[in-house]
Amino acid sequence: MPANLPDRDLGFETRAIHAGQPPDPTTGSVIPPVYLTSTYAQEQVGLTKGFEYSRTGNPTRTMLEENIASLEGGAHGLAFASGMAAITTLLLTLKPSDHIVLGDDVYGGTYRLLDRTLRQYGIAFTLADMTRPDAVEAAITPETKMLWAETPTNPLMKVLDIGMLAERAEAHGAHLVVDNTFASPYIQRPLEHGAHIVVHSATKYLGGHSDVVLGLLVTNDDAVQQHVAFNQNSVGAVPGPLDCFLVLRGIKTLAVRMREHSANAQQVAEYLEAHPAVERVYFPGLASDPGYEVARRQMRLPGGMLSFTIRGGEDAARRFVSCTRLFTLAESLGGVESLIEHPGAMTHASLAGSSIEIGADLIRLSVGIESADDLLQDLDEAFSAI
Ligand code: P1T
Repeated sequence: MPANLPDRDLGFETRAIHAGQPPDPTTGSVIPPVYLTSTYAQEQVGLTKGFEYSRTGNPTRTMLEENIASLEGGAHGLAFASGMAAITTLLLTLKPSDHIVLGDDVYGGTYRLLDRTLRQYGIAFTLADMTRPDAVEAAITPETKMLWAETPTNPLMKVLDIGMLAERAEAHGAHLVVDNTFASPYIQRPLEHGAHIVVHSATKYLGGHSDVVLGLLVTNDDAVQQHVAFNQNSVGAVPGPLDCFLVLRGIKTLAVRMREHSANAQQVAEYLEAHPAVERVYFPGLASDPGYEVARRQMRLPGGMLSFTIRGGEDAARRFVSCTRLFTLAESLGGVESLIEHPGAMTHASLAGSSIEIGADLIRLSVGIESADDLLQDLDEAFSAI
């Protein structure tokens, strides 16, 4: 925290705006400069002001790393070129024959990384329904080093009990990693519930405006921090300073955006639940959702993501996603604008042939912060058009 800020616990909204980014001491610039440099002058060999080369460290990146650590309530933050770069760099701390227990519903890219890229280096994984303690226990082996939990999951919005998973991980000497992309730290702080490591695709809610790709990691564990920071420099999948600046700017409005995303998504979910053409809605803010109770314990709000199945199967789903006009048909999520997509054919296509089943009648919405009435009308018109 900058030295001129009050020396007391500051609220989330305050830290989102100030943590890690004091006004520039040289000029007074309220927004710190973006350090567009690849290298740093040394007075003598090795005598630096803390930076040598921008793969290893850059002041704009450091500001973002300190900011996300503060928001997640962790000691250390690290930034990467994408969410997948954060995940890959973390997984490269594992060794051949190490094993991961992975949720049976995760972002297709995370599954693909383990299934197609890391498997050939001897890193093994087992899929499990991580809402069920018995299923998690059954999947753990003596080689298990990580439990990997996305919550809510992408795209089926399952809510995993972070405290329960942290206990299981501790009991087996493993780390619990939580992918907190869907919730964001405004809604959920996994370290407070016992998770050891948090990862983010900051491309989503943290950036918030669909204009940057970036990944983040936070931990309280010094050994994990040292190993991942070593890999960060060694592997080199780091973000540029402009991208770090865009995420720092996005984070300043994270709290207000998440409140609007959640309120709009709640209205959309209730509308869909009552619609005769909808079979099932997956959204932890609905009392009918199996994740509702756990969500109330560990999430401040239900968030802006939801999925639903449509009557009429794949044909109806494919037609519907082409009929909306405010919900843009596109991959990704978490921006201020609403998006719609067909996970089976788009974000989760790499799961085809795996035991993870994403139905072809499933549609995913990233509910933006446009006027809720306009969003409901857009969906209404699409139902009439298909
Ligand atoms: O796209 P990237 O910044 O590399 O982040 C990967 C990633 C990691 N974790 C979760 C939960 C994610 O949803 C993603 C990216 N997801 C999409 C692009 C998507 O549309 O679901």
